[in-house]
Amino acid sequence: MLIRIKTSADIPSSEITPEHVYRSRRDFIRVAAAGAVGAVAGTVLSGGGGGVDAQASLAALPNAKRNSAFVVDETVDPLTSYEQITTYNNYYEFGTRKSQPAQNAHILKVRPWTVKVDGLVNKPGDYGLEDLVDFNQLEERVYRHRCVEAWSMVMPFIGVPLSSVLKRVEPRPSATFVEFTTVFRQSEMPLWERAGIELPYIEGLRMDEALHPLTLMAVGLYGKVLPNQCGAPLRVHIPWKYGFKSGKSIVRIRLTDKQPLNTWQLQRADEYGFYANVNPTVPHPRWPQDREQRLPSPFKERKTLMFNGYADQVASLYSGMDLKKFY
Ligand SMILES: Nc1nc2c(c(=O)[nH]1)N[C@H]1C(S)=C(S)[C@@H](COP(=O)(O)O)O[C@H]1N2
Ligand SMILES: [Mo]
Repeated sequence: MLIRIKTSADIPSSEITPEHVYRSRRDFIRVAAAGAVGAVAGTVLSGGGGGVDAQASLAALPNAKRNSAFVVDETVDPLTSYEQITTYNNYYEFGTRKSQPAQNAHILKVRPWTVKVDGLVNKPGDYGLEDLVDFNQLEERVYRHRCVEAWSMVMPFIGVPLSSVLKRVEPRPSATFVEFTTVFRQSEMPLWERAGIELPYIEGLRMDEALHPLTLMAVGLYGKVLPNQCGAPLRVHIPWKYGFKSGKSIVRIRLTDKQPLNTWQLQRADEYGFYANVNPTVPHPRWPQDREQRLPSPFKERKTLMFNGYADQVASLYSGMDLKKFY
C-alpha cells in the first residue's frame, strides 16, 4: 500500500498547463488516500477489486501538449474531477450500473493491443496501438461529453485526430463510412451476459464526420493513459454527438461504403439513430433533451446546446438534412 501511495503521489509533471497538473495531482492524491482507507478497512475500495487502486499506477503521457484550438472556457465549463469521470461510467460489458465499470474493467488486459483495420483501405492489417497512433504527436483537448441520458461532463482527453489514424491506413475513395468494433472478451467481462445489448459494441461515422478535426482518438485522460472504464487503450470521442457514439476499447476499424448498424440503433431504432447529434430540439421519445445534468450536480440545470456547443464547427456537415429524421 505504501508503495502505491508513493507512486500515485509522484505524478511526473509535464508540459500540460499548471492548473491541469495541479488538478490532476490533487485528484490522484485524493484517489490514493481513499484507496488507503479501503485497505485499512480490509476491503478493496471498489468492492469489485482494484479498480481505483489500479488507476494510481497508470502511465503518464507527459509529452501531450494542450491544443488551445480545442479547449473550453473553464469558467463556463469547469473540468469534471478525475474521480467523477472514472467512477460514473457507461461500459455495459462491465456492468450496467454507473459504478460497476470502475469496479470491474481492470480485468480487461489492454496490453498488448491490436487493432484490425480492414475493408475499403489500401493498407489493411493488424496494427499495434503505437503503429496506429503517433505517441509523439499526442495533444490534450478539453471536450464536453454529453450522454443521451442527459448527464454531461467536461473531460481533458489526450489523443490524436482520427484523421491522422485514417491517413496511415489510406482509405480508398469508395469508403464513405468508418465502423468501429470494440473489445468483447467473455473471460475478461464477468457481467457481459447482463449487458442487455448485442456485443461486441459497434459504432460508426460518416467519412466527413470521421475526418472532422474535432473527432479524437483518445488514449489518455488527465495526463495519464486512459483508465479501463473510460475505454483503454483506445477510444473515439466525437464531442458534438451523444456519448454512445464514443466506442471504447476499439479493436477493429473497418472502412465501408454502407452506413454501419450501430449497437444502440440495432437495440432500439426508434430511440437511437445513427447520427446521434446532440440536439436540444429533438426530444428522445421518453425524455426531453433540452436540459442536462452537469455532473456532479444532481439537477438538470444546464441548457443543452445545439451540437453540444460545437455548432460553428460542425453544423455545415448536416446542411440540408432533416435532423428530426436523421436523429
Ligand atoms: N464498448 C462500449 N463503449 C461505450 C459504451 C458501452 O457500453 N460499451 N457506452 C457508451 C455510452 S452510452 C457513453 S455515454 C460513453 C460513456 O463514456 P464515459 O463512461 O467515459 O463517460 O461510452 C460509450 N461507449
Ligand atoms: Mo450514453
